[in-house]
Amino acid sequence: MEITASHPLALPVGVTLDRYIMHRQTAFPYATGELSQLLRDIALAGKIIHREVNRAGLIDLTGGMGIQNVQGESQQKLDMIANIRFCRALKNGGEACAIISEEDEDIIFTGNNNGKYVVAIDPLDGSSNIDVNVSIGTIFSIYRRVTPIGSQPALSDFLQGGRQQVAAGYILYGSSTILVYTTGHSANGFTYDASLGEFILSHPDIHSPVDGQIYSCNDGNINSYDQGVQDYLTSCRKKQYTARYIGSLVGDFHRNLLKGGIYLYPPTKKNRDGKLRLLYEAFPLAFLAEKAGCLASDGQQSILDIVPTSLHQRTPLYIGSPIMVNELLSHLQ
Ligand code: P6P
Repeated sequence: MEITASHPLALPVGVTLDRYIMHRQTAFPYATGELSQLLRDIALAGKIIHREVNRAGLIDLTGGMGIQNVQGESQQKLDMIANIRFCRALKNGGEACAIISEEDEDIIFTGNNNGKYVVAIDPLDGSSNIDVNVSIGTIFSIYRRVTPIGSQPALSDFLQGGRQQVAAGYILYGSSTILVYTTGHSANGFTYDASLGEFILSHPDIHSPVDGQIYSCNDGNINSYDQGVQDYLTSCRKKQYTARYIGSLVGDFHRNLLKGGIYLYPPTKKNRDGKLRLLYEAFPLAFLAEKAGCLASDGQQSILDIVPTSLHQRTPLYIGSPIMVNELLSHLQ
């Protein structure tokens, strides 16, 4: 049997994340490699979390810690492990001078005061799904610091506008583990091949459908949604759209990004400002969504135009196909 280049065993592996990052870096002659290294550090932590998530049931990593995080939400064992792993990867990588995390009240100083970047992260969003094997995800946002290099980072490094992000993305631990991120130009997806220990380019230059027929929201809250939101959801039902909501933002967002759809977390009686966090959930997903042709709004303005005032502030979030988001906004006027 002749082994040709097209033989299954001879097919190219594909473009690894490392090769892609290096290729992109050469497109920017002034790039000095720190952001590239930071992205590699995040990918490394993602590989480690992939391993922990996929053996959680085997080494008793499921379930709660019996404590609550700064959000008042029960902290899961994997939440804590993911937080430690990402913070350690970023500290050891040396490129991030400070981190904020959903799991920590205050700024985490890495000691790398010469680092150019700060990172806002939700280490493991949707972690209440861990025990029931539903997809969960990491969400990250990267800014260039505004304080002088060499000085102690400050709150101002994190309270920048959403359009100041230099990179943002997520890692979805689902039927496969996929890293999707942007550095401000296109949105690209890399699927993890655990046998190689490599993220391989699988979704180059993602362009999300301009319209869709999937809507994602917690129907159980519908009576506490504003009338405009209720009217929009009624219109979705009349058009016999598909309701898909898995209680894991990254999973719902990723499906809607690829297939077209809208995710809604409106204000509720319990969360008058919405439930989701601006700096490490809404901002990064909105930044990436816009690079893939989607829209993200808080109901009044683009998510990316919100001026942050505190590290853990919440926001309503409507994000997805532009035609669907604009249709929703027309009901809110
Ligand atoms: P609810 C998970 O806690 C999360 O932050 C998102 O991942 C998810 O979409 C949402 O909250 C689920 O919230 O109130 O519908 O259970």
